[in-house]
Amino acid sequence: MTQGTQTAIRCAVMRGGTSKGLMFLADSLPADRATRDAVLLAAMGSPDPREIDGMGGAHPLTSKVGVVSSSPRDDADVEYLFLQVWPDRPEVSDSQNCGNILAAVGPFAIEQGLVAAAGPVTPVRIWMRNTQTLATAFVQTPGGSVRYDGTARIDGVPGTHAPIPIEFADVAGSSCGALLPTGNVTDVVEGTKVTCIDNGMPVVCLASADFGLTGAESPADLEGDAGLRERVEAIRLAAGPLMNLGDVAGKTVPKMSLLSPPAHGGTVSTRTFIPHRVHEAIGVFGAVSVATACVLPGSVAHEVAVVPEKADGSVDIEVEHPTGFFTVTIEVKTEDGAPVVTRSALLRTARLLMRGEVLVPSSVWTAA
Ligand code: NQM
Repeated sequence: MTQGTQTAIRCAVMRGGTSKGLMFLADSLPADRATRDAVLLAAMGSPDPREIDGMGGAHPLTSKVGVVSSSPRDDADVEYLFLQVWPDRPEVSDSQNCGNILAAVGPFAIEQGLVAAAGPVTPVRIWMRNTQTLATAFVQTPGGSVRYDGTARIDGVPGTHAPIPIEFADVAGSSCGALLPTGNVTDVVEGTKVTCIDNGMPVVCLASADFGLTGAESPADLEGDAGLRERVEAIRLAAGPLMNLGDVAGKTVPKMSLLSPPAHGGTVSTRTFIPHRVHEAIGVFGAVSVATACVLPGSVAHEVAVVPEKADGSVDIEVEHPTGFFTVTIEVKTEDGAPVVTRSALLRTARLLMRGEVLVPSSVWTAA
């Protein structure tokens, strides 16, 4: 609706896991992609490193958008498109998925009436359009409405909240076509041994020690090391085409994860470039990919990880990151000598922070 010189668009502000962003119903936004992107840039206040004239949080993790609609698919209730709005350049990218904003999709779909609450816990089957894969999120809905408070704790978010367990049946090769897109468990790229993997997110696993790092460095230390940033980016640019991602100069994938032995009793310690800022924690699918690499003998991750054994064939991988732990449960079997991941699961929380309308200048879009 246009009000004076501004257009008002219905949306909600939600925290999903360790990310935050605007959630829209697909039909609230312009159908034309170029206009949609212009609207989202205006809504977020991009391009501007501070995003001062919009809702964005001046960091990739708080400059995110989820677009949700009903799904025509038999195996899904809703569809979710993730869009990364760059804070400092006029770009909106659908080149990656986001498992943190994914945690907000189930509650949002129920709040918006796309899915009816069904008992104390409502499973929401989500078709993730970025990677053409499925997730099921289990949302607490006692008494027929979404419950946000609870006792679940995730590192990187203060306090406790209602748990939202999320399961993935098959996200291997979601962006690269194969779990190990180069066909190898390790490769040497720009003189550095790497493991290129995609179990929901394309990630290049690197050994911190190969960069003269201990693995305990803070994100600010790593971002402040220009030589390190250049070397990691050179590897990323060379790895992109090997991972079937083409030229990745302008893309947010692959992520670059520096790995070292666990320092706090977990499985592996991580510091992850996403791909230019260093994550304060680790992305959801980034963690799933790193966790999967930990159970692949010979991989860069396996060499530094301390992998626990469980009798039922599943493994809980405790991924250490700068602000705590991220636990991923994975089940892997071997088929024709190759590893096949049959299931992965993890825990997130989410919270509805605000609902209403975001206003953009009507020179950007005049809604009908
Ligand atoms: O890997 C950060 C995040 C993400 C993406 C990033 C994510 C994921 O923490 O699934 O969640 O790696 O860009 O939200």
